[in-house]
Amino acid sequence: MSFGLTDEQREQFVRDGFVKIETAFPAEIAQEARAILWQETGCDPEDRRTWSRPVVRLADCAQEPFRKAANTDVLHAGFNDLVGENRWVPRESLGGFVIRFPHPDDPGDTGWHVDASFPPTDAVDSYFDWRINVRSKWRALLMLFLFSDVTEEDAPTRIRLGSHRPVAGLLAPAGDDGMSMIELSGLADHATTGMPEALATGRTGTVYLCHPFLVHAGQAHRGAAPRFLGQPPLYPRVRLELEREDGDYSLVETAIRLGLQGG
Ligand SMILES: O=C(O)CCC(=O)C(=O)O
Repeated sequence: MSFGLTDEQREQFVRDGFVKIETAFPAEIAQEARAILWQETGCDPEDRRTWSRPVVRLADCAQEPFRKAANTDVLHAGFNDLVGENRWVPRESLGGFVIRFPHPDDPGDTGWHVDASFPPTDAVDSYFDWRINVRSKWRALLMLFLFSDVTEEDAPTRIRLGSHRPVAGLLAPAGDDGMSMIELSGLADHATTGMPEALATGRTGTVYLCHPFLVHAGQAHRGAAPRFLGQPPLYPRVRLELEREDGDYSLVETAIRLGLQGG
């Protein structure tokens, strides 16, 4: 059985900056994972009075259901298609979670941004100081794992279609040092305002495999049931290259090159 992406999905990734993979991991695994996540939030799924904040962020989740969700055949095939065989590291965990609850308060974390990849060499005050460079050091993909059903009402992540390409152009002059997440996100938001948007909706078990430079944003929850989103990076095993003598570019690299050419 073949699990790879279709030609259309491959083209979509380069053009729009993401592909949506439905049934990327089983709903039963998501259910086991949600039971763990509920416990860690300290909230009660049956008692809305305990849903006292609009957003709860959890640090790296490494229990068995999370490791299984990140390592299905269909996802590994997608990683091979987008990043290249032997060019990525299997995940041992699912990274941090962003859990959004229906709540009247503004969550205060819904700005357009690009996710950071590597820490600065000097002291780090916060995640906002982490950096991103044009070769996407330490990050081969941004991934959005839906651990609950997400409709338009359930705070789907907003995505600016094609925004990864202009971001490559913004990063190029900064060379290997790159830019801090906060600096790049401000520039990227400005440069991509008005681009068409997509919403990362889908059934439980859907995964969006996104280009690391994709400009995206959270939003307030307007639905009924909390939204559980895992948002791990895929780490590269080898450095991404933007000049290859043999022309064996991955689709992540191809999209960056296109952006650098103004495409
Ligand atoms: O909650 C979301 O939909 C996205 C959150 C996000 O992009 C982030 O925390 O970096």
